[in-house]
Amino acid sequence: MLIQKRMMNFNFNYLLVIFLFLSISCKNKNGEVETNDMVTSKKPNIVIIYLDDLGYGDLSSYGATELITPNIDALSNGGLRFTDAYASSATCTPSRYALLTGMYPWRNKNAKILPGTAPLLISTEQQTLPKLLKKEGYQTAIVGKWHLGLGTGVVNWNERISPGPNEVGFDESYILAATQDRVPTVYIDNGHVVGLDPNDPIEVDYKNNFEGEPTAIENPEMVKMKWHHGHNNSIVNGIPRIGYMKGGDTAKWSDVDMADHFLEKAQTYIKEHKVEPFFLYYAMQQPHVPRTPHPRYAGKSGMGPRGDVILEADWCIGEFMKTLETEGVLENTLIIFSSDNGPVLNDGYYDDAIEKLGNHKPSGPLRGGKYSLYEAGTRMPFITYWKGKINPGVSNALVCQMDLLASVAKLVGAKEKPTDSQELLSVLLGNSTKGRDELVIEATSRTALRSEDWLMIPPYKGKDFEEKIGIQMGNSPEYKLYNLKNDISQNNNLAKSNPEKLKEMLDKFILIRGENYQEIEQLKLR
Ligand code: NG6
Ligand code: CA
Repeated sequence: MLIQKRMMNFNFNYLLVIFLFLSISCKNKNGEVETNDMVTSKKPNIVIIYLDDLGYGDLSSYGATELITPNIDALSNGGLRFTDAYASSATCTPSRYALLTGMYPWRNKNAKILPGTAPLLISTEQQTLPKLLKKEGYQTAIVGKWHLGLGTGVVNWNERISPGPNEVGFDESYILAATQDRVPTVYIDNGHVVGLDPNDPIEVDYKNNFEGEPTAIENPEMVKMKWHHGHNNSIVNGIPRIGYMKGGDTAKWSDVDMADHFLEKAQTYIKEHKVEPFFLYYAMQQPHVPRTPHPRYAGKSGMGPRGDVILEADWCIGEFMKTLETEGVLENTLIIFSSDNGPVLNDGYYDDAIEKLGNHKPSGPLRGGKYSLYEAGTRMPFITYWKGKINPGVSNALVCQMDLLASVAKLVGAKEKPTDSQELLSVLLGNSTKGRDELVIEATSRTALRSEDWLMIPPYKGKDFEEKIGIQMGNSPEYKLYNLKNDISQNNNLAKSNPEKLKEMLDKFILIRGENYQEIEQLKLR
């Protein structure tokens, strides 16, 4: 009896010691004691790594043999590699709009490739992924390419620029406004142009040049990278751009340092925000034009600057992953990797992308590319990675980047208003293979329907092959119907031989998209 009592006392003391030990070991980085409950239920960090114009065939984990991307492959090998994941669109602005709002971009008539002076496309009243996370106590940030418009009309680049990312849910933003080939060629830190000298104010105009300012047309001797189409306005760092800009000399970015610069910002963000849950949207600029690898990477791929910047992006991702690891947050971070739209070789500059391509196939087995309604426009490399939580594998489930909003909401227990985003959390974590039943994809305002293994493209005016960019667009006077399971390259149009399927697809498409799907403005390449 006595012995038993002693044993009980011993057990009790022993438990007390364990409890005290646990409480001590659960001090957070600020030195505050957290209960064990708080530690185990800490919400996961969420990171979206989003590339610009990276194609389905550009990574060795997606079958590339001429370009080796070990760091992205590590995400793929340690995570879930999706074969049938889509951006909502074959161009940047609409894809990013859908990613952040969960809405089909064709519901917003202004969701098209935006100039650098366009007003903010997302309403400040609208639900967004970062807003939703903020309500759940997340710290939120974007580092990199924005391209969703800024301000409400006329922007004064010399004052705080607003509304912008900070007004639609990001606590912190460090961005380039539009694209690397568009002015203004400056970084914007929480609405303020970085490094601006008030005595040299910035002015930006997309219609008229400023008097006395050189342009690529009038001063071809100043140009280091030759333009092929478009891109013949202001010259910055020897690179001709889209749009005119005056002033802001001390604020102009260095193109070759851009990748390092954004990487450093992303790493610093992790280091400074690792204690509480965070959402980081790391929107890298590669391999969009102008392709400007750092000298460390120039010539590395043997494929010209396009290949070089893909290797550079891969390196950045490796460095970024190391930071997550050394800062001790890797195990509690869900990483989603993807690209905003398909690949293009000549997007307006002579940069050897075609000449040095060799056997590389940026679209992999897919037809078309950026701007195209064929698969390569929107089917993307897409990887989910969560160390210890997602079992490595391959998923053939049909998913769209737009689905991240509802899925992430589910993950963090947030309430969301219904959008076009579908909650597919268990698919993204590899616990289910039941993806979407159907998806409307968009390319330069034209739309098509993917449903199960089928893809239907309705007739659209315009030429099918755009010579300037060398891409098949998916325009035709005829309906097109493909069975992607047997014909991933879209070589066999089954519209005539399977009219029942065509009708079924068309009915489904019209139900979602409406009857007026052909009332669109065609893409104009200057
Ligand atoms: C096009 C540009 C192209 C690229 C694209 C936007 C011309 C002729 N072409 O208008 O170079 O900037 O817009 O790409 O100007 S995206 O990935 O941001 O959608
Ligand atoms: Ca893009």
